[in-house]
Parts: sequence; structure tokens; C-alpha cells
Amino acid sequence: MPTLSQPLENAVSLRFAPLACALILAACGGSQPGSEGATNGAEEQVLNVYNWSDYVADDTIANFEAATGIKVNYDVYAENETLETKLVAGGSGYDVVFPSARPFAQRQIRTGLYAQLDKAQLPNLQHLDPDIMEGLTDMDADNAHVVPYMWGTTGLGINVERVTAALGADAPLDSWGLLFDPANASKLASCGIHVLDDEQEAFSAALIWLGQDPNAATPEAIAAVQEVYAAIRPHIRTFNNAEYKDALANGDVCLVMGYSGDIGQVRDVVAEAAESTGRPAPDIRYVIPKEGAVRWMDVIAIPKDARHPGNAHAFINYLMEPEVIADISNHVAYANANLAATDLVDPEIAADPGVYPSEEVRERLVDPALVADDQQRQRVRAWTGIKSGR
Ligand code: N2P
Repeated sequence: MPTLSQPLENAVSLRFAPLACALILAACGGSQPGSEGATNGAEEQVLNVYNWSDYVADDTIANFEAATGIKVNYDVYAENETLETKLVAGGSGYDVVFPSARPFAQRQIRTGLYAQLDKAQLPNLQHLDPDIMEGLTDMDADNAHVVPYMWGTTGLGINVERVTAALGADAPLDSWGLLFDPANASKLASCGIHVLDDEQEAFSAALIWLGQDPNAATPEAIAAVQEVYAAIRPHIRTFNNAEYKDALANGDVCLVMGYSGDIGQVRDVVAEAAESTGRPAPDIRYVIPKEGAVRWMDVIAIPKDARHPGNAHAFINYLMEPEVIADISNHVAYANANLAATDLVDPEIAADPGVYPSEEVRERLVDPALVADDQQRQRVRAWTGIKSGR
């Protein structure tokens, strides 16, 4: 398989510029949450946002700034744990954050890390899907602290030509076995495998492959997961939640465990770049494996110690504008929770089964669950060992 051409690589790197910023914040103007800006009444016109990388449209922040006069300091992260560490330490300076609902926001609400939302300042709540809102009430009574943002699944991102070149035409593209069966992983090692550095997702994926409860955290389940990864560890190049996108787009790897929309973004970037060079686009595919997958939801919240809660409410309300959130879904290839935005989502995205899985596939999706603190600690310890090959 020829490597991608220089112009294509450049186009890919350009498109993922915000991703690079996630890694080198300082070089991209990512500031420590500051307090510059004019004041308006009691609250200065500043908002400090901390979000996942590549999780808004190119113009979302600029449009909000233009509409409100509020200056946004926008930083990004790639792991829930990074956000959680800052929240727990306190004094993060962030006014709006985007944790995954389960088990992260669930735990963070319990430990009192978030402010209660003032719904009078959030009239656009009326647009949100009542079923999704209801589904969050077991972890957030009365939807008092978090607003659903985007949801997706965790599955496999595949460069189809390169994987079938390595494994043959009958490669199990629809199965976690592509990654977890050492017979496959060993043959894919040279074209490259990346796995998410996401203990929650990576543990559940291995347990699903084993046919076990994806949220199990017993010593036996942890040992079983360790065994799964030990068998393929020599074939995994790295564990990461952001660089894998560039790696898949550039042809540095042929198989990744990844978040659904991230793979959709890679597919779109590669297709656009190929179009501009007149070369055929590689077939980059997102697969929800037949054995099942985790469905996650990311939510928006205001840390308890936020210094700009009024601006935070204005931003959250802005993100619930149907046009704004539809534009974000169109850009990041994740499904949103806004019913009024449904008709505004690009037909291509709306029809993408990787973004909106069919009823039949949805039956195989599972939600992450909060496990006991000591079990969680054991899982995290085991995950650290898995990554380092111990
Ligand atoms: C955005 C990835 C967010 C998905 N790049 C993880 N919940």
C-alpha cells in the first residue's frame, strides 16, 4: 500500500490543527484561564471553557464571542481523567466543562464538584430530547447539574484496504476479534494499531469481546482483561485518545480503537484531501462490532467554583440553539441531544449508522456504570500496568 502523498498529509495535519493544540496548549495560544476582558455589571466578559479536542465547529466559539461580546479562553483535553484531576484539585478556573456522563459526571455530581444550573437562564432546554433528559435523572435528579451535549459509541476505526491486505478478504471487520484476537493483531502490527488511553472504554471493550459484563470490576474480570491485553500488547504501538486520528488519516496506522465521531472526522478529512489531489480516498470505516459496544454521553457542566457562571449559562444556552448544535454535529460527526436540531443535521450525517445506529445495533450498546471506589482503583492500577506492558 503506498503511503499517502505529501499534499494529502499536509491537508490532514491542517484539518486537525485543534488536535495538535490539545497536545501543546501553550504553542496554540491555549491560555491559563484568565480574567482579562471588559466587565459588564458584576461579571467580567470572559468565559473559560475546557472541552474535549475537536468537539465544536470551526466557528462556534468565534460566533459566540461575536454574538455576546464575551471573550472565550478555550482549552482542550483528551481524557476524562485530566478534567477530573483539575476539578478535584479545585481552582481550575474553568467555567464550563464537558465530562462524560457515566461514570465521570455521575461521580462528580455526587462529590459536589458542580454548580446547580439556573434553568431560568437556559430557555433552550426546551429543545432537548425528553427521553435523554429523563435517562440522566438517575445520576442527576431533576437534571439539576448537567445538560447533555453529544453521544457516541466506542468501536473500531479501520483502514479497510490495509487491513484486508494484511489479513485477507475475509478479515473479520465486524468484530472486536480484529483487535483482540492475537492472530489478527500480530498480522496488523506492522501496519499499525493504536488503542484508546481510556480505561473505562478499553476495559469494557475487552469484557464485551470476552462475552462478560462490560462493567464488571471483580478481581476475576480485571485479570481477564489483563490477559486479553497481555496477548496483544506487543502489537499495540501506543495508547492515546487524540493522536490516533492523525495516525489513521495519514496512514501511520491501519486499526484503532476509537470514538465514533472521531473516525467519522478522519473519514471526512481523508475524503476531502483525496478530492483536492484527485486521488482515490482510502476506505476509512467506523465499525460498531457485532459483539456490542459502549454507548457514552458527554454532558456540559459548570464547576462549583466557576467565576463566570452567568457567562457559562449564556454559553450553554447558546450551545442548545438548534442551528448551533446541528452545525457542531455536522462538523464533528457525533449525535446531539437536541430534538429541534434533528432536521438541521446534514442528511449524510443523519443517515450514517456510525452516528445514529439502527434499532438493532442499539440493542447491543451498553452504558458505562459507576463501580465501587476500591474496584475502580484496582481497574486503574491494572490499566496502568497493561499500558506499560507489565
Ligand atoms: C471528542 C471525543 C469525545 C468522545 N474528540 C469521548 N467521550
